[in-house]
Amino acid sequence: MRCFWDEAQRGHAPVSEFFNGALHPAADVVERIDSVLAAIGPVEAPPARPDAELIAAAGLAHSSDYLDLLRTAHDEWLAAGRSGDVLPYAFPLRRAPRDLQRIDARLGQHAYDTCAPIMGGTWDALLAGTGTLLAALDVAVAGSHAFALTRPPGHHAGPDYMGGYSYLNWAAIAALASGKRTAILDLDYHHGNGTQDIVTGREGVRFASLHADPATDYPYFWGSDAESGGNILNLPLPRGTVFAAYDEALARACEWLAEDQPELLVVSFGADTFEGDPISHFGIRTGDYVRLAARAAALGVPALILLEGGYAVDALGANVAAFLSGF
Ligand code: SP5
Ligand code: ZN
Repeated sequence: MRCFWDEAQRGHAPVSEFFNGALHPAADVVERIDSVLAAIGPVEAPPARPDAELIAAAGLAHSSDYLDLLRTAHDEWLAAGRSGDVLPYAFPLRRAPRDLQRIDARLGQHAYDTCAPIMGGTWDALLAGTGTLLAALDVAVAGSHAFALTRPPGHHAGPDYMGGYSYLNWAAIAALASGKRTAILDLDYHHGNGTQDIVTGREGVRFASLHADPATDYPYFWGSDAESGGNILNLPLPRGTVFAAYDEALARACEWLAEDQPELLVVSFGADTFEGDPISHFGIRTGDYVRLAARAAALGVPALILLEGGYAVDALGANVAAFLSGF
């Protein structure tokens, strides 16, 4: 399978995230990528594209004021006399007033948590990630499976918000840029709230997600079965879920996705369902990923596979390689 990655994506290298009342070392570390690169064999650099083309693609899924904030936040942060990574801390519960000026207000307006820091290299890494995504999408649209080593992750980023280590929603951008009837299958441990918010009600896109029950797990405010309907299918699973129950839910998801006769499958693959993941609570084993992938591949359409979470860094490469091998 052709795999794409741009070294410029390394420019996004968060130090910390804030939860449970304290700063913690970031879980989405650059070393995740080294683990994957060591396990999957050769990767191709995407062809160069003008920034305007990359931004236009991102604009299919995201508002322009949100993209402007991602582009300028770090400069504004420095101009405000700050150091360290950009992090919001105050959030509007209701619709934010117009014309917010202060960087902290604009950050809160476009974020829902304190787990998506921005640094000097973030914007360029996001543009590079968009190029990586589009290169792999071209391969999938032409009829072959492809893997885009998307990092940072994307599935928590919504139309105009970041959160959960995510800034640009790779799966939604791919679906909307593809020109194909698209099935999005989200296999990250966490619900793909951003993807759901972007594609709800969109003609020609279905979104199915298997994830930890939001009653116990992040992102808490999205992902219940009550949100299923129309082009959305949520299959929340209890902590402790292992292969058999997970595979059964996957079969349901694939059956539902197939009903719409998709021409393209986009997989938001998170290996944080792995039994050894440090922040998650499912029991999927490395070898299980081969069988799960084979079930998704049985949809019989070209697949674009994207990387979301997966924080057991040493095992991440083997888990990704196992999943890819199932296609
Ligand atoms: C892409 C992705 O997988 N994003 C996940 C973001 C999850 N952030 C959660 C932060 C709170 C985690 N609580 C961990 C408790 C560890 N004992
Ligand atoms: Zn996750």
